[in-house]
Amino acid sequence: MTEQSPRHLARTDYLAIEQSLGAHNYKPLDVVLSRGEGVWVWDTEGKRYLDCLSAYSAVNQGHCHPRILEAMVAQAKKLTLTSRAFHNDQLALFYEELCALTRSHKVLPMNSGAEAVESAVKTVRKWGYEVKGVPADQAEIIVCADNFHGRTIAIVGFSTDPSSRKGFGPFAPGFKVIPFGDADALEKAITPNTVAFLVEPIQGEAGVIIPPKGYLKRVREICTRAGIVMILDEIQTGLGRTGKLLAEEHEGVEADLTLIGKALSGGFYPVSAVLSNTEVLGVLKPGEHGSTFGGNPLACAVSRMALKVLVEEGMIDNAAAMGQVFRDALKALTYPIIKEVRGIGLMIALELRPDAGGARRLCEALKQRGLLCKETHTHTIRFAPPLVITRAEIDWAIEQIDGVLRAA
Ligand code: IF1
Repeated sequence: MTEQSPRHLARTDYLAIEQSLGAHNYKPLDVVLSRGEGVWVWDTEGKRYLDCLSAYSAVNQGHCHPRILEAMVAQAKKLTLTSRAFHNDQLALFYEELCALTRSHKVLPMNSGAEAVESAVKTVRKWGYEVKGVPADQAEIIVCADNFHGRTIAIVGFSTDPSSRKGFGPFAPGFKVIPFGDADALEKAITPNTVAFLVEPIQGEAGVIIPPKGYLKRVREICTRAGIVMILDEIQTGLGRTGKLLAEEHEGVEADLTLIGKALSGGFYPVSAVLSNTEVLGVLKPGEHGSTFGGNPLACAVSRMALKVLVEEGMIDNAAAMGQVFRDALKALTYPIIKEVRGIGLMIALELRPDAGGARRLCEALKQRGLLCKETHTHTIRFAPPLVITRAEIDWAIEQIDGVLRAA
């Protein structure tokens, strides 16, 4: 076995090298992690932390899940990448299992979440011209204020967050922004050139914003009536995070295009997909879209097992049950600095009052006590542990949160 040469640096050295050699597009907590197992991660000094971020919901199945690891190693020894110039013996199985699980008709495999979003944007535009009959280059896509769909130029071009878009223009035209959770606004914004409505079922980056009950149902009706494609970005909400396989199930609706990523690989590998229910994906012809790594056999094998363990090991139901436990326990903490506790499944936010001094310092304090989480915007702490978390682990997390809030 050839191993990576063992180099162990002091924590401060890792930080200093990153500081000097890396682009400064993140501001991480100053913990350097080197190992993970289930809901736990360890830093280079051997200190253990309960991970309440799950790599932004990519490790829903828990860190280094043994069955996914085994599938990955086995496949890595056989075949990793063929390109789509040739077939591979994992892609068809990935399609079949993913379609059966999500009741989809077609799949477009990609890598990152942003690529899935870009792919959907391209596809619905083409669908608009070829099927709906929109005049060339006039297609409009409606999106929501405070959205988060990724970091590419087209995507940040329709973001409303100044830090995501400022300084990155010029942007692609063809997007119209409406308020989130407002079905009437959608109805009013649709024109004959509208091809699609793109929305997160629950806004993640915006701070776990849950739309009014019945919103997605009305969106579904409006999209059907207007003949436009309903695109749900389930990259963060999908694959068990909210206590259902897909968040759309909470309202009993089915999107025309569903975007998934993150936990599609259990955090082992970047795997994303566009799922299609109306054959919108049928408009793509050879040569019109693709990716060197999309649909590669390693990604497919990893993803097949990531889906299998999610279902077989009861993680989705556990997310529903433990999410309730976690939220109830947070709601029982009645400190004046808490403005609101909200969430669904294990996608949970604790919003502080604006005068509470910000969420960042509480995340730092929680890190000291062995719990990792991340603020979103200034006043909100997000809790999103792996879906395998137990009641005892939640009890322990609540003790730490209670301690930090009491001291604050
Ligand atoms: C970062 C948040 C989570 C997403 C939705 C597409 C993508 C994402 C709904 C793009 C990505 C990430 C990326 C991460 C921070 C993060 C995030 F804080 F922004 F909201 F998850 F909580 N659609 N979300 O949430 O997927 O291209 O990154 O694979 O560091 O930017 P990607």
